[in-house]
Amino acid sequence: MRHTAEEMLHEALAAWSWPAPVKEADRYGNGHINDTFCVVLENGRRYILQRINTGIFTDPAGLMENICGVTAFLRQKILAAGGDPARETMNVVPAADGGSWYADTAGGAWRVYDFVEGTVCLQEVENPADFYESAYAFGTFQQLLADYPAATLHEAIPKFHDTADRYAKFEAAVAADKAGRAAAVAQEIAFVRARREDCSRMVNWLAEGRLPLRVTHNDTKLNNILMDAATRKGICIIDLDTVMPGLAANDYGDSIRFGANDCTEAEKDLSKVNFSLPLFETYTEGFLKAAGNALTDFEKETLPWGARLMTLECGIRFLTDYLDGDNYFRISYPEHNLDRCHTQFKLVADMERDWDAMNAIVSKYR
Ligand code: ADP
Ligand code: GN1
Ligand code: MG
Repeated sequence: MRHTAEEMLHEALAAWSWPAPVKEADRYGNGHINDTFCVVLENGRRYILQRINTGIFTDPAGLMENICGVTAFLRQKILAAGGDPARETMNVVPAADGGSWYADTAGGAWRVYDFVEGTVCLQEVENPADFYESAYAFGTFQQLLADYPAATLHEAIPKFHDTADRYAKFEAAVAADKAGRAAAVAQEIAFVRARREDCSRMVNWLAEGRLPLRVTHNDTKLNNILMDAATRKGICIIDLDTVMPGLAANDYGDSIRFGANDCTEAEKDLSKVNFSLPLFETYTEGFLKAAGNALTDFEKETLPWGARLMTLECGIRFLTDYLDGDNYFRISYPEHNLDRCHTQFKLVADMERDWDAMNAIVSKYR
């Protein structure tokens, strides 16, 4: 996109009828995809204003239809359960023209959410209880959406968690070598190639009808959930851009990838990157407690593969983007995607080492 989000920010702000004058709008959060701003009004009220990454989400209208549909559906369920939908789901604030998003004059797409106050968004697991709560919340999210009319959902990113397709795109990036980096990452390329067969495992089970498609979130990392600042309960699942039909094990697995370790995603010191079986057990217990009765026996049995493959797939995606010249994930320095790739591959190797123990833990809570 030629214009930066900052250049278009004023135009976007003018597209909403704010209940009080805007005091400030600053960059916010740690997402890798969208441009996120926190809008503060003179009366202190806050909102999240986002420019959707239309390089990635090419159909913003379809995307916003998904999000409005899912949040309206969740709102009904939360109300029926006696909950508070203002805090327990996202609320889209319509633009002044009544639309759910605004198309700026440079081709950008913007949307506004109410800011969910009194919450924290964690970048790393601070204590096991938080991780348990996040597991319970993501499991509950899947339960709540179990009867969502999946056929009405637009596929926001086709083949998003088709790991075999991710492998094919990786090989294409190696062959093209657009950024001239392939020779320097021969070891990383070999790591992926040695696991080529693994990449097809879950998609084959899906194709064979052994695993069902469900309505899933598809991006269940810890910083896509808001926890109540006082009780530390996981209350609001955010970043609904990728809600699509998918595999339950992938939602479980992406959370494990991000949270069942003691490092951040771009930790440079790999001696600090260690897969944690205790945190794996904590998440497994919480997730299965919330979602377990909705899952088939085989889905439960394959949860460890969800963890291993989401971690491998994410590492492959970071490496592919590095080979491509960093066009997809937001980076802060040139080697950022490579550092991210290294943490993921270290975690994959740890999971392979701990494979029997992971399966034993899942069996314990099935
Ligand atoms: P990205 O797709 O780029 O990850 P997100 O939708 O996850 O974007 O938003 C980025 C960050 O903004 C989140 O990690 C969170 O800190 C914050 N955020 C997003 N929506 C809200 C909200 N409704 N209330 C409070 N904070 C939010
Ligand atoms: C992106 O949008 P964000 O930062 O929550 C990405 C995920 C990756 C993740 C890795 C739409 O998530 O798939 O797992 O980065 N989202 C998209 O941190 O590609
Ligand atoms: Mg996010």
